[in-house]
Parts: sequence; C-alpha cells; structure tokens
Amino acid sequence: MGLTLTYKLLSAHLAEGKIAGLRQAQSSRGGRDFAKCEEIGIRIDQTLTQDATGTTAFLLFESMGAGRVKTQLSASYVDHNIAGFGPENQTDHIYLQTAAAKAGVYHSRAGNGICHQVHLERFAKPGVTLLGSDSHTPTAGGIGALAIGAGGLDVAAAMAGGLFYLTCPKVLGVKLTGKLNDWVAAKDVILKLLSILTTKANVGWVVEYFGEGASGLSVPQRATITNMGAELGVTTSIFGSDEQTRKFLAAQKRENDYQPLAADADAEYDRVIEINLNELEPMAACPSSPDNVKTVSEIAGVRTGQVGSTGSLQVIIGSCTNSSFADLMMVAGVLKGRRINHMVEFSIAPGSREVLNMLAENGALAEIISAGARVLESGCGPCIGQGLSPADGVVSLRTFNRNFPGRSGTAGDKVYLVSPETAVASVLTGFITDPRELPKLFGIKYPKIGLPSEFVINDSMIEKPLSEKDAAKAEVIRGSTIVVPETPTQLPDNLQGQVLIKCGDKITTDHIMPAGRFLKLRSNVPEYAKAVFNCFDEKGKPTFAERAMELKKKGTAGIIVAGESYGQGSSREHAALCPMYLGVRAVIAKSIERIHKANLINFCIVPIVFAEPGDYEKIRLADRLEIDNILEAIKNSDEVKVIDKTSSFEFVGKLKLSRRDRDILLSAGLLNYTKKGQRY
Ligand code: MIC
Ligand code: SF4
Repeated sequence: MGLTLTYKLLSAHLAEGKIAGLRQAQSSRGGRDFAKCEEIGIRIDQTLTQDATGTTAFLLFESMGAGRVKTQLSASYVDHNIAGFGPENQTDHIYLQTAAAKAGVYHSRAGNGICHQVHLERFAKPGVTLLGSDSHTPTAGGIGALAIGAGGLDVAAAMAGGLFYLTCPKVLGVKLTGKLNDWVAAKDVILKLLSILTTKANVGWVVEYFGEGASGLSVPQRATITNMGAELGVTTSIFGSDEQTRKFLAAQKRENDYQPLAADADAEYDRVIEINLNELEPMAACPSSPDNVKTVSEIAGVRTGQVGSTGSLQVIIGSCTNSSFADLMMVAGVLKGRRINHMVEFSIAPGSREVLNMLAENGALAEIISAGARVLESGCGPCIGQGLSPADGVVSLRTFNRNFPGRSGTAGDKVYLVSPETAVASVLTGFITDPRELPKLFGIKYPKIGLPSEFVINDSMIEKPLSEKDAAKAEVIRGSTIVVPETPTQLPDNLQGQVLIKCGDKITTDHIMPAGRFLKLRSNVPEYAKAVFNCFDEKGKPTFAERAMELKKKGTAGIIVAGESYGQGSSREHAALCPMYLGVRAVIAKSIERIHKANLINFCIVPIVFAEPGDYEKIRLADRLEIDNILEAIKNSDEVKVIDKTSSFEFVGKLKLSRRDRDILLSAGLLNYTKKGQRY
C-alpha cells in the first residue's frame, strides 16, 4: 500500500519515534489508545509567530538562551494587535522588531498583512514543515506545506532547534470530485466538511485533499480550506503540490521554491470522505459555532429587522480565511458601478498589503470604495474583536473562520460565517442572500477571477534579520509594559484543590482568555490574568480571577471542570499561562483539544479526562477535590483517583500522556524541563 502525502512529509522530517509501527499498533488494537501511543518528534523547517502570541514566544525563546534561531526560516508578524489603544501595542512591536533582528528572524511590520496570508505569499513552500504560534498556521497546507499550529512555547523551542512532538496522526482523505459552480466558493467546501465532521472529536487527524476537484482549485482557494480546517480541531490539513502550486509560486516570483508532491496513487487513508463540488451550494455557519452549518438558501432573508438604519446588517470581508486578491477582485466585480444597500454597514480588510496594493493599482479598490465600503487596515481587526463589534441584536455576516459567542466583542452576538460571494450578495440586498440569485436580481454575471500572472511584489515592510556579527552588538528594546511571564512551580504529591468553575461542552480559548479589548495585555500576564473566564463572571460577585487568587493565597490548587472539547479554537497559550498564574493545577474534562492540552502540560497544569463521562454530573462548583500520589501517577500510571471530599465520592481520571508529557509535568513545565538540560 502506498503512502499518503502526510506520511511522506512526516517520514522526511522524522527525528524520533516510528510512523509505520505506530499505525500498525493502532489498527491491531482496533482503535486509538492515546495513553499508549508513542509520540513522534519531527524537525521543523520554518516557524511563524504573530504579535499576540509572539511576545511571550520571544520572551520564552530568550529565556532558553538559544541566541539565534536554528530553523531554515523564521518569521515574526505584527497583525493582531495594531490599533494602538494605549502604549502597549507599539511597545510590543518595538520589542518584537528588535528581538527578531537579533535572533535571525524576518519581521513583517504592522500593516503588512495577516501572518498566514503573507507567509503563504512570501515564504511557505511545498514539502516544508512549518510550526506557527497561531491555530490557523495550516493555511500553508494550501501550498503543500505540513503546517501545524502550536503554543508559543513549543514554537520557541522549535526556533531554538528543538523537535516538535505530536501523536502520529491518522489521515482522513477528502476526495474532491467535480468543479465548483459559479457563486459557490472554497469556503463552502470547508463549511460542508464542518457540517459532516463538526468541531468535536477530530483530535489527532490530518485532513488530506486529493482528486480531480482538488486539482482544479487555486492555491488561495486551497488555503481558505486548509485555514478553516483549524475549526475541525485536526492537527493540520494539506493539499498536494502541482501545476496550480507552480503557477502561484511563479506569480509570486518564487518558482524555484516549487516541487511537485502528491500521495501515492494507492495511498491508504484511515477514512475517506467524498465531496462532489458540482453538488455544493452556498453555505453559512450560523451563530455561534463554525459547525452550526446551514445552506444559505435555508436562511436567506435573515436580517436584523431595523429597516431604515445601517443596523439591518453588518457585513465584513476579510480575515486570514477569505481576503485574497481573487476574493476581493470578485467583490469589486460584483459592486462595479453599484451602491451597497443603505441598510448595510460594509467593510473590507484585505489580507495583505500586497493584495491592497494590487487592488489600488488596478482600480478595484476605487470600485469597492465608491460602492460604499469602509476600508480597514490589512490585519486581523474585527476577526479578533478589534473594532466593529456589532450593536446588540445586529446580524453580522463575516467571511471569517470563527463565530464563537462574544468573539466579535458583543455579548450575545449573531455572527454568520459565509463566503465572499454570499457576503457581497447580501451587501446589495440588505439581508442574507444566496449569491446565485444575483443574476436574477441584478443581472450580475459571476466575475470569474483567475490567478494573476504576476503579483506586485514589494517586501519593503518585511525586515531582514541582522547578520550574526551585527546582531551580537544589537540591543533588544523591552518597554516597561512587558512583563516576563512566571514559570510554574513543582506539583505537590498530594494535590488539594477546589473546583473554581464547572463549564459545559465546547469551551473555546476565547471563553477562557478573551481577546478584543484585552488583547493588548498579552505581554503582561498579571494584568491579563484578571480577565480569565470573565464571560462567566456574574455582576456583584467575585470574579473567577479573584476567587482563584484567594484560593492560591491559602495554598489550595484551583481546578477547572469541563465537558467535551475543552480548549477549542486558538493556540493562545495564555489560556493555560494565565490560569497557571492564578494557581490552577488541573483541568478535568470529558475531552481536551490538542493544542490546548499541550499548552496545559507546558505550563504544568495536569490534563485529566473523566474515565466515566457520567462522573462530570456529580461534581459541583466549589467541591473540594483531592488527588493523592499525583506525581507517582504522572510518572507511571494512566489513571489518577480523584476524591470529591465535599460530595464524598471517588472517581477515576485518565492521564492520556506520552513519556515526554510526563517528564515535562514532573519538571514543572516545558521551560524548566529544557533548563534541566533535556532536549527541547
Ligand atoms: C484566533 O484566531 O483566535 C487567533 C487570535 O489568531 C489565535 C491566536 C491568539 O489568540 O493570539 C489563534 O488562532 O491561535
Ligand atoms: Fe487573525 Fe482572525 Fe486569522 Fe486569527 S483567525 S489569525 S485573528 S484573521
């Protein structure tokens, strides 16, 4: 049997563990047993960091004492936190710029674009491994890179030359047949897949696209699909590298980076799903989860209902999912010579300065502006709650990848995720509209946008790193708002704790650690930690942070109890780092998502999974829990016994840990583990 592309790339980068043996062991057991799975360690060729996670990553990289990066290429982007409310943002940018120059890292300045879009344009190549401190790093899977999102500390370790460790994944083959019809977009492919697989229970899989339908998609279309694969919770998503890839790289004047890559013709996948592109129709993820998918025709007509005001509908086209040159050219083609509906507030945020520049040069931007659009800077902006929060009750249609509750900055928001085609159709009508109606409603023909033969290349906002000689003399400027994060302390053998919060299923890292107006505090853990779980705080009652601090002062550990898929969404390690700062030592959940679990371990919070999911029901808020001999269990066992001293019952918690996870927990976190002379 032949190999999948995923396994080929993993094998080419394998430094520890075995791939084939592990798969055999899995199938002979007839299922997956994570506790017994050995991990694999792979070499990382490229890394990517962004400002919101990168400040911590660089601070941790510095404290590893590694000096210069050991990767083939590392790039640092400033894209999340660029509005500059207060001095914190620019202080972070200056630190990142000077730290990157010294460490041998490329630095893409604020305004140059969203990390994933710029990385795809300028640096990503087929066949490399890319580790990024952002969950949408798999965007580069669209160009045939094995691109994985991770916490900042894992990325810092890779920058220092360390391996990246992961459970050898299973591979889901998605066979694409047929061809997308007019007005149906790449976004609809990934929304369809989300409707099949949902955001839960996909941990440990890689999605690999193949088939004649895949060959017909351009690199930016593929990147939309691999980008939003993050919402499935999979390790990554990947397309092969073919003529489409060569064309994209040639247009980016990087044809030398091209190499053809594909799975073997007889590759064996662990599961195959077939999607016929001909049969797809426009889709939308309805409030408030990326897997709450319906067809646009089912929800057509939805709007806020305040006729006569711009509060009828908010529409934003942007984010790392859907802000490519082709996306915005299509939008310009539809809007050409028209006016947006007067009840709509419409904004665009081109994904990179390259895209913005090209739209400006060819006149498309003028078409979009004269139709009535607001133009935002090339950056994450409203996708991470940095502005344009909708008014209470206002329906917001966005081409983004996440619509977790409140992520827009408005509690109780109603955010729908759609393709640029659906977004622009709704801009014209003032309500959610199936774009296939546009020819009938307005006589608009689908603007078919191919790849330009040449992109306008201007790398002047990407600063090259200093030479080793110059770097030795260069100063890293660390302003006063930047606070070096604390490292965890050793776990006690007898863990006495109290349940600080009991939450339900699908708790995202946005619930745990809000972004939006708190984002500027990323480089100041003591301040940022005050916002942990603030979406669940009740008026007039002590906040989660206050209760946790109170407990910490008494020497009692904080414990988080949760349902399924705890820690979905972003890679932000602050969702572990800040709870750690507040004294949280364990999370007990029905299941925990991959990146978040790794972050918990890196910051010495023990991830425990209910052996019997029914035990979740028996625990109550503020119950006192005891786990005796926890160190011994972490060392040698797959289980811990948890005693609920308040409700007087016992239950078993599973420790789904690799040998290395165990060593990291016993060393009080990854940083201490590396300081003990262990390999990264
Ligand atoms: C996101 O989309 O949630 C973010 C903001 O890009 C995060 C990273 C972060 O929290 O800084 C992600 O996707 O990892
Ligand atoms: Fe930025 Fe949004 Fe993409 Fe995250 S998902 S990297 S916040 S654009």
